[in-house]
Amino acid sequence: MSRTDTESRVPPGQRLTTGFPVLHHGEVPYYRDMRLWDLKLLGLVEENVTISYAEFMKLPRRTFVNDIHCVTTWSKLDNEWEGVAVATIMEKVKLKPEAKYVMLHAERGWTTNLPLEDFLRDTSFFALKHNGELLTPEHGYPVRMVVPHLYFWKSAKWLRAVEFRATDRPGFWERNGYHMYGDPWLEQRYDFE
Ligand SMILES: Nc1nc2c(c(=O)[nH]1)N[C@H]1C(S)=C(S)[C@@H](COP(=O)(O)O)O[C@H]1N2
Ligand SMILES: [Mo]
Repeated sequence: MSRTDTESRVPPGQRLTTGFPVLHHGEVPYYRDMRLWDLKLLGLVEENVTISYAEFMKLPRRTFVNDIHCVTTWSKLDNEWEGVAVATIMEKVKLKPEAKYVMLHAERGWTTNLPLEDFLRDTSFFALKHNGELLTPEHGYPVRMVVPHLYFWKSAKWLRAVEFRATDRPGFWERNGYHMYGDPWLEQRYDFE
């Protein structure tokens, strides 16, 4: 790839890394018994759904290739992931018409918010593997969200629930000054006021 091609893929204020930095608040969860893991779909749905680990592992998977952009200014190009498409998960619930936003709930109460339409994009997915390897505990094992068109803090690691909401509400970092939306191309990093 030529230099300009690569440059055109790096949003303003970002620089490339070839490593895969680990960033999060709090401790990494280590799971001993996957029978205790599940993913819940709740909020503005006709009926709440709980997907067990065994069920999740049987869902059809796809490969996704993308670039990720962390608000702390690193970008990592050409990630290859294996994961479950959002559409596959959405077959399990019927949304109520008022649903306009999503709150992603991770282990230990960590949350992040995004508009429903961004969650539903066909580039957003539930990741299980990165560059051919199972997600490590540090990077979100067993399942993390990946929403590559927003800053990477919206990509919740250790995902446990997707909540559908009528109104937007700030998640963990958004309450602490991060932008409610987080478009890396518009440098929507922080929103202190
Ligand atoms: N559950 C959870 N997910 C999280 C975070 C967190 O603190 N907890 N941090 C976010 C932030 S700020 C970033 S930059 C990315 C980092 O993902 P990585 O450690 O796999 O690079 O995870 C995001 N997902
Ligand atoms: Mo971050």
